[in-house]
Amino acid sequence: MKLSKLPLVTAFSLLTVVLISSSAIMPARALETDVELGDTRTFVPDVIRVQPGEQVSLRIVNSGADPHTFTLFAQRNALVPKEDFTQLTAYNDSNAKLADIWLAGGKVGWANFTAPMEQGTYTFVCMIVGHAQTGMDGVMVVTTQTGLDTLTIVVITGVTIPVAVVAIFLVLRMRER
Ligand SMILES: [Cu+2]
Repeated sequence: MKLSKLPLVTAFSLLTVVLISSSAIMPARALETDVELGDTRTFVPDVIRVQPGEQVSLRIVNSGADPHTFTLFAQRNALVPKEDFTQLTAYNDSNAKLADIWLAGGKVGWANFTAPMEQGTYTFVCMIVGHAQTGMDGVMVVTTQTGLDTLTIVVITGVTIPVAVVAIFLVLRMRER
């Protein structure tokens, strides 16, 4: 390879890196998804991943016959006393919430809010007596990470980029002949 081609190869490589990382790692600007509340005292899903500062729209669907709530507390990494209804009620009365949707059986509501900027976990529970105490709870995870696991990221950065660099190098060599 001629030395004069070096800036071109570098530019192509950098462009490849930027394109791949922006498509894989850059956050979406808004999240809109369903959360289903059921009489088996479950939230589906019970883990919701959002980006810091993201506009979140959750369609809360009570698919059961019993009343349920989607009550999302605003305190980061808080130890919400969900095991004890009296303590949970006291906590609920004295702490800020990002969402507090109460639904009769079969009803649908919306929780619209801006995700906190602070990364961490934020607990949500059902505030009907006995429900959080028997497992009706979940977490919203605020993170800049996508749902991609480490292996996927390693494959993207460790395989795709070197392959792209080699491909560009080979194309340039062929053109020199
Ligand atoms: Cu419930």
